[in-house]
Amino acid sequence: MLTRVLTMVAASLVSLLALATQPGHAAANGDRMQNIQLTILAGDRIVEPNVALAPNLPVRLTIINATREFHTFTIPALHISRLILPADGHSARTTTFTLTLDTWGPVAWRCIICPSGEHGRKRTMGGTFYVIIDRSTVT
Ligand SMILES: [Cu+2]
Repeated sequence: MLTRVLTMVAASLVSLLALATQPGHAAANGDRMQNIQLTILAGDRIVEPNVALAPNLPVRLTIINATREFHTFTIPALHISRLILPADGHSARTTTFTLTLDTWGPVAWRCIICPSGEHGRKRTMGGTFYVIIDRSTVT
């Protein structure tokens, strides 16, 4: 049983790394871009909240918000915070921005609105960006 659980954890870690090392595309300045997508579903659930990234390479973050609420993408430790606009009626809204993580190791991100109770019931919404990939391997 334990072996099976460990295998599942290892498999999900591999897919996590595979996700983050998907080929990006060159930005106008020639830098390699890391493309990450987060989706916020009803109940403030996040699809793939944890991703692995390389440091010091731009990250294009695309956040698809299917809820009718404002959220934020906030990394307190790095003084990064962006407002995520709510869905437009039944159409999910996409917010895109770029950032570069000039650090190494796990970086926690969270929404600062969800725990406030502004949406009704207080929730936690967030994840971890693991800045652990050797940037030379990002194509
Ligand atoms: Cu939120």
